[in-house]
Amino acid sequence: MSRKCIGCGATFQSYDPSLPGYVDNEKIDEALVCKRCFRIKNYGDYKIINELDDNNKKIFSAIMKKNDLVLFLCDILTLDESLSYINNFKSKVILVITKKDVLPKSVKESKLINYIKNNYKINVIDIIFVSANKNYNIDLLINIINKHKNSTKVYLVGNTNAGKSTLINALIKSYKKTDGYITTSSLPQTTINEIEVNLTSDLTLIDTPGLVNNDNYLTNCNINDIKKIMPKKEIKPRTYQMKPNQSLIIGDYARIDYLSDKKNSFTLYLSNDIKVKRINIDTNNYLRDLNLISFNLDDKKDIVIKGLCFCKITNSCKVNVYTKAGVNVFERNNLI
Ligand SMILES: Nc1nc2c(ncn2[C@@H]2O[C@H](COP(=O)(O)OP(=O)(O)OP(=O)(O)O)[C@@H](O)[C@H]2O)c(=O)[nH]1
Ligand SMILES: [Mg+2]
Repeated sequence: MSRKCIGCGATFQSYDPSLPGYVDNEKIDEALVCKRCFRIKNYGDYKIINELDDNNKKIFSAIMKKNDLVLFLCDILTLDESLSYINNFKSKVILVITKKDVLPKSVKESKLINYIKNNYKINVIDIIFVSANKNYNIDLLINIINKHKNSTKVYLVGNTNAGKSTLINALIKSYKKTDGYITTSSLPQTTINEIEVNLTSDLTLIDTPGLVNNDNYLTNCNINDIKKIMPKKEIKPRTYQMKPNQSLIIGDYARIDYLSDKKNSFTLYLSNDIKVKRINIDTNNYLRDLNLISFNLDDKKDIVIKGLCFCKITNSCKVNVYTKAGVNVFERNNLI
């Protein structure tokens, strides 16, 4: 039987270094990880493999038809209508919101859970927040899994970068007392194929390759920008009292022009590493070459630039948002 990489799940091969699972021919019988995983782990030498999404969709569709419990993982900056995927699963689904450590501590989980229940009509048996980095709710997650699973198998699915493999590594560490060995990275498409992990005698977790969202800012930029945009620490909300005809310049990534004639309060939630400037619209031309979307907002709306940030806006107003073409920019009721 062909052997597989324990880091990404790809079947080993030694004929094409540019394809998943490559190892040198002389190592193919004893290697544990492929060259790509080895380089990600040891050198942070990231390589994006873009052609995998069709295969990932097939894996996803196959899981939809199974009866085994599914954990659907999503991080807080990519919450959007793609959550409705959940309703296609035949089995029970638990929604796991990852990277809790980056959420401001002031944000109440119960409020967010109510928000998700009220705004997305999804069929889930539970919603739980976790942080693999801070070991938050890891034991609670296992208790919930044990309560609901109807076989020994539990699938972890979701968008690429949601934190599936990192969560499994945290569980391996906690339950098997060894280091997690699945490869993780901030680039999309790190996991290539399903990876089975026998966590306990009656619980096998199955990591899966994530779905790629082409409308996520992170899918549209290079590794240096990804590192800056992905929040690593607790987000410090930044509030701006906006006057008419002022504009927020969000790094090199986006611009929000405020076009109404009263004062208003904007609070930005994004990585602390991104610089934000407030300027007068008339006096500059920054980032105007980006794609423009206009909004007429009611009171208490957020503008979301998927994967990059969201902006909580207090009063009804008109805004122009400029960002990369193809990135999903949308309004929603205030999340926080
Ligand atoms: N701050 C924080 N970052 C996390 C956490 N979990 C994962 N990450 C980061 O999120 C990025 C993606 O993590 P992965 O575990 O590789 O994501 P994945 O869902 O397995 O992605 P694919 O294999 O591409 O589908 C990495 O840079 C992780 O370090 C967390 O709990 N907190
Ligand atoms: Mg993964």
